[in-house]
Amino acid sequence: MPEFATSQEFTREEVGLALRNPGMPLEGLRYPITPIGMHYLLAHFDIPFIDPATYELPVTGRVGKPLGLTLDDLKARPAVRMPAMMECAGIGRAHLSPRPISMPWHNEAIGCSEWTGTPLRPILEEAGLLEDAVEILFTGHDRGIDQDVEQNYERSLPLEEALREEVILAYEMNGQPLPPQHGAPLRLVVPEWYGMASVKWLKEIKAISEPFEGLQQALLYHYRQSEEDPGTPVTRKNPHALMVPPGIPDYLSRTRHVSPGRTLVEGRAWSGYGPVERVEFSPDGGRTWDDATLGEPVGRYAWRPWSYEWDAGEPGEYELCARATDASGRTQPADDGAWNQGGYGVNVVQRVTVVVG
Ligand SMILES: Nc1nc2c(c(=O)[nH]1)N[C@H]1C(S)=C(S)[C@@H](COP(=O)(O)O)O[C@H]1N2
Ligand SMILES: [Mo]
Repeated sequence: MPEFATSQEFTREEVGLALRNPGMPLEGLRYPITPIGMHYLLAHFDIPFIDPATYELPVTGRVGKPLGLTLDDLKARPAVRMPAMMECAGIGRAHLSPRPISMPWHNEAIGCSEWTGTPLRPILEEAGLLEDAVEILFTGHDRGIDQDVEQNYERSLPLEEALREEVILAYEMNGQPLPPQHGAPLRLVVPEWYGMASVKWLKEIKAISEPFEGLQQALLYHYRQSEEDPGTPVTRKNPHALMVPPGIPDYLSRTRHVSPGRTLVEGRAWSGYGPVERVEFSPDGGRTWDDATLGEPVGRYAWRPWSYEWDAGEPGEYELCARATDASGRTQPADDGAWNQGGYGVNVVQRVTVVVG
């Protein structure tokens, strides 16, 4: 179970994790597809070294015909090129109080890539799922210790999720071979779910007849209010809008300085519960809201652009906010209503302090 910090200062371990796992600078929100080196990164353990020439992926467990797929086999299968947004479930954790000691994300645990790969479903059909298969388990090559348990990073998906046609095994990112840090040579991409489901460095795919009880599945990635709370599993992304911080920053505090007059505020918004249907902008810390203009996303699972022409009138300090609402009616909370033990799925509205004049 997590330890907590109530201070604004980060521990040496948190800083260490943040240095290993960089986020996307929010000015990267200007790109519909995030340039590879700008995409956020999250690796729990070490980045494994895997030789693509000898790589083979077993598809095993409760199947009629186990498979062993090389990278060439996978590339010879039908290919799809799919833009999809990735977001770490730990986003916003650093803003909580008390704060679970873990990867201390602010708002930058995001990126949107164009993934090339082959759909998982036909592979599972070829292997022939047996009647008692209930979940598909995805195991990564990376190994380490968490909560005193030695493990490979592994997560399962219920059958109906694993069989969604947009769940793919990806070997390219933005038209280039998958980089080592993003899961080379092969990773799972599960659109609409938080990033933990998109297992990198795939070692094995296994059909199982009992729900998977591994640590990353049953203990971590749950919304819990206390240690005793059984909680609910973290699955789809909550609606979220972020803005490119306007104006110019102060080096250390990142306070923004904006000239008086009109300023175009732009950003992107997404949700794992259906398309974003509305983005609102507030110049006064969320007291008043006005509708932003929405653009079209580059794909169904990509983020949606929005913009707002803000008249930065009188000199002074302003707190700019943006808020997304999706087709399911879900929207973003204004405060720490999102607190939970693991610090998952936090989507409180972004607040950007700007000084005009
Ligand atoms: N094998 C493996 N897969 C993994 C992880 C990991 O540590 N090991 N981290 C997960 C988490 S928590 C996230 S948010 C995404 C991050 O993907 P990215 O680093 O390509 O942005 O990968 C997921 N897949
Ligand atoms: Mo994550």
